[in-house]
Amino acid sequence: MAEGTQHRDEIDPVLVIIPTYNERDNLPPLVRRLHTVLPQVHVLVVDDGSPDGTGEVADKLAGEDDRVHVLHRTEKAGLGAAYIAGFRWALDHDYATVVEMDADGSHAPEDLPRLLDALHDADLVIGSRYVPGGALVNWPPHRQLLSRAANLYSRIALGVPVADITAGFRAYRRRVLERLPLNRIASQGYCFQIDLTWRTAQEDFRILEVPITFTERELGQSKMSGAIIGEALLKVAQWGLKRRGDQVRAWYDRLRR
Ligand SMILES: Nc1nc2c(ncn2[C@@H]2O[C@H](COP(=O)(O)OP(=O)(O)OP(=O)(O)O)[C@@H](O)[C@H]2O)c(=O)[nH]1
Ligand SMILES: [Mg+2]
Repeated sequence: MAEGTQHRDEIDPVLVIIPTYNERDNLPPLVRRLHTVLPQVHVLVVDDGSPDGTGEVADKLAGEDDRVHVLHRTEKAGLGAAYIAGFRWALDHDYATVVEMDADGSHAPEDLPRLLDALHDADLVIGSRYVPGGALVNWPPHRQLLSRAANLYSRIALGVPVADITAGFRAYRRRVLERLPLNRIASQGYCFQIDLTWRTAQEDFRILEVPITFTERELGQSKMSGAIIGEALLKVAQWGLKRRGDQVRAWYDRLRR
């Protein structure tokens, strides 16, 4: 077997989870683009009862294409809960790799092959805006500032050496999701991405970042809110304090010995 093919096998089959809330115009072109680049991947749309009918649009896509699956949830419960439900579904269905991707076109399917290639040498690959080669297109300055600040704050509090810890375009090996306590992860907004990165790093899994071009959504509305920012500020502070507390306890134990 050629080296490349052998490598491919261990990360296949791949499931791309796309959480949606009011993304009816964005979803079909995104799935089409994805399958143009990577015809073999499966898609799981996790829709939280979108009032704009995204769930029905997803059902139609699934009816026309065996590679598309849909998980319907009854109410908007946040990005984190949608992903946890998607991860459980993926683990029930024998996928070797699970990808997170936004529905709004911010994450380019054309970047996904490079994420998957990097997964051969990692357990988690993060599509990063903040490593050399990464780029931001049409992101307003206040969003860039918020994102940079969130990354700096998280890095200082948690000590995780990741440049884009809030990034939502990522590929996980199955074994990571099997190890993480999915029933105990309660983070909802982009704090969810920080939470998973921090837990993955603590378990000593290998994390790699590859540069991506992130493009601001053109259609539909952002779900970013003050509550989402507040959740991240508070939780990261709690985890950071716990981490410092654990360090102090370890030093103290060492001194007493
Ligand atoms: N199922 C589900 N999906 C959600 C929920 N909130 C957001 N999403 C989806 O998660 C993805 C990211 O949400 P966005 O609104 O783009 O949030 P964002 O990328 O942080 O913000 P922008 O940069 O302003 O777009 C999109 O595909 C949304 O449709 C939710 O409560 N449930
Ligand atoms: Mg977005």
